[in-house]
Amino acid sequence: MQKKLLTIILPTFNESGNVLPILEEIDTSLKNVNYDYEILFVDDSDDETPQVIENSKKKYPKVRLLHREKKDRTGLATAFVAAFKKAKGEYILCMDSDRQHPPQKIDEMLQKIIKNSYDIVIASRYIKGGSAEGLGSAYRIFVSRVITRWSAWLLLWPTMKSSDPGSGMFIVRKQLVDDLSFSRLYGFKILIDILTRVPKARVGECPIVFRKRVDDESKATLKQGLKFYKHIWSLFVEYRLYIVAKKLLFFIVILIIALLFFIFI
Ligand SMILES: Nc1nc2c(ncn2[C@@H]2O[C@H](COP(=O)(O)OP(=O)(O)OP(=O)(O)O)[C@@H](O)[C@H]2O)c(=O)[nH]1
Ligand SMILES: [Mg+2]
Repeated sequence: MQKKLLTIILPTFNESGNVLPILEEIDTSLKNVNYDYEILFVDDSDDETPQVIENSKKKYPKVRLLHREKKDRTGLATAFVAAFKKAKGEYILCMDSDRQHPPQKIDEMLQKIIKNSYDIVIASRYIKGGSAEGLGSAYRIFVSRVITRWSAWLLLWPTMKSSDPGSGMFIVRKQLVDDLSFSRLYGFKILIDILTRVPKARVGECPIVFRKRVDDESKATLKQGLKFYKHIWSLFVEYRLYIVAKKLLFFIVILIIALLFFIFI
C-alpha cells in the first residue's frame, strides 16, 4: 500500500450539491503544500452523491470513494471506522462534507499535530478565535455549547481535555485508531469515542469558525439528540462505571473501618 502523509475523510449522506464545492475548497487550501494527501469519501447516500463523487475523480485524482451497501449503513460513527481502515495516510483528518468546517485550517492542524507530537488535534469552536455562530439558532448553540459539552464532560472525564469534544473536525494519528477495536459503536460523535477510549491521548486544539450550512437545511433531529445520550451512556457504562464503582467501594470500606474504630476504641 502506497503511504500518504494525510488522509482527509469526508462522510456524505445525500450531499450531492456539496461534493464539488468542498473539493474545490480543499484543493485551493492545499495547493502549495509539499506533501501527498488523499481524500476519502465514505458515503451512505441514497441519492446521486456517489455518482457525483465518481465523476469528480477526473478533475480531482486524489479522491477515493467508499460507498457502503444499505445493510452496512449503521450511522456516522461506523462510517468513520470503515474509512479509518481504508485510509493510507499517516494522519487522518475528519471533517463534514457540508462545508460547515473550514478546509483552510487543515494544514495548520496537520502542522500542529506533527510539531507538538500530539495524538489528536481538535478544531474547536469554543476557544479564543473560534465561533459556533454557524450552528444557526440560539437553541442549537445552547445545546451544543452547554448541554452536549457538559454531559460529555460529566460522564466521560477524558473528554475534558477538549473544549469541544463534540467537534466533527479533528486530526488523529492513524496508528492510534488502528489500535482501537471500537466495540459497540452507537453514536455519530466519533471524537468522544476516541477521547474516552484513549484517556492518555495527547490533545491539542485549533480555533475554527463553524460556518452556516449552505443550503440552510439542518438534518439535526431530536432523535439524533437521544442517540447522543444513548452513546455517552453506553461509553460511561463500558469505560467509567467500573472505575466509579471501585472508588465507591474503597470509600465504603474506609467508612466501615472508621465506624468500627469509633465504636470499639
Ligand atoms: N457516511 C455518512 N455520512 C453521514 C451520515 N450522517 C451524516 N453524515 C455526514 O456527516 C456530516 C455531518 O452531518 P450533518 O448532518 O451535517 O450534522 P450536523 O452538522 O450536526 O447537522 P446539520 O448540518 O445542522 O444538519 C455531513 O457531511 C453529512 O453528510 C451517515 O449516516 N453516514
Ligand atoms: Mg452539518
